[in-house]
Amino acid sequence: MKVGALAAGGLLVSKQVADAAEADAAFMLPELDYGFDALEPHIDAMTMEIHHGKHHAGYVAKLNEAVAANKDLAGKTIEELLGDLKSISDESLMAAVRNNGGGHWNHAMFWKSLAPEGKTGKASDDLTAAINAGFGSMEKMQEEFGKAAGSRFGSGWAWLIEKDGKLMITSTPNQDAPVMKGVVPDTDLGKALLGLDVWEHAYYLKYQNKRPDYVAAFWNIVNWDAVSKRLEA
Ligand code: MN3
Repeated sequence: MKVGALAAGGLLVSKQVADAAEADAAFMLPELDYGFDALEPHIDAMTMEIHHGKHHAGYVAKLNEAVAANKDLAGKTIEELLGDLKSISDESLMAAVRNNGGGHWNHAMFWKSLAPEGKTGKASDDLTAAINAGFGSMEKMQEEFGKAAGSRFGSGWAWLIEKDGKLMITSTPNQDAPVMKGVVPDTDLGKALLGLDVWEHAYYLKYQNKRPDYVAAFWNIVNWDAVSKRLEA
């Protein structure tokens, strides 16, 4: 190929290929509802840009690769895929869907759980009542959530969940998601109301090893309107 053709036509062709690939892809990286710098100073803009544009985008791309490799997985929603991991008999394919599908679901939920300080809304009366019933107070709930986030060894997530009408705190390793069924631990975690990413990529640029400081800052940017709506849903 001539250099000129590559420079002139090559860029256009590769953009068309990229657009076509995106249009065919089963899953897309969701846009954020706020700017990368909107959560400052609690989560810095560079962390947000890399976290969304590289980490989450990477999970989406690898999930799409995994789904494209097996026609049995085609056309399923992310919840259907994660809710039926046992049906994927190929171990490496199951692992790819578990890790990247979980990564996609968890991050999509995480971005919606955050809002700029001052625009976080507030916990509904029902949510407040459920938190008080489950933990005694909002402060006690945050304390317990912080313990789960701090004691999750290595990478994972801390969760506020609702199960059988009760609120509970739990955590998951790696990218395991509350919507997963049939993986180890083979438990039904219930409905996720709020999740916090405690992978180092979520906080290391600003907080380094100080995960508790990141968890404390998180409470300034929790989208309580979104959490309240999840309880109602
Ligand atoms: Mn992450």
